[in-house]
Amino acid sequence: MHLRFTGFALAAFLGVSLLAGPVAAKSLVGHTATKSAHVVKIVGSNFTFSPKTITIKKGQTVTWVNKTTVAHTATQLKGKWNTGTINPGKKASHKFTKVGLFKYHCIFHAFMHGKVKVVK
Ligand SMILES: [Cu+2]
Repeated sequence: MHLRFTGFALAAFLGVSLLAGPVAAKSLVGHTATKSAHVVKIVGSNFTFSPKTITIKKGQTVTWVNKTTVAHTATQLKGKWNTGTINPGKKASHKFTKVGLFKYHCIFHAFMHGKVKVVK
């Protein structure tokens, strides 16, 4: 009796999931398409930029959010742009007006590397 009920509940659950599936997928796509924030999180005890490479379109802005407990920066390796110090829990942004692949690092932690890929 109990097993039988569980089986029925599972079937009902799967049925609902299948019905909900396409709707959920559609709203997810819509969310991505209208997304205006491009966020790189600084995370972990080993301080990593996540995602390590972010792709945006020319004219868009990247925001770095510091989720760690120490200060960081996002500073272009060849010196054109720099977010300045981003304290723990804070964020900083940079708008990219040129197409290209921009490598950056953190001036406090030379091992921290990331890339911003700007396309047309
Ligand atoms: Cu750092």
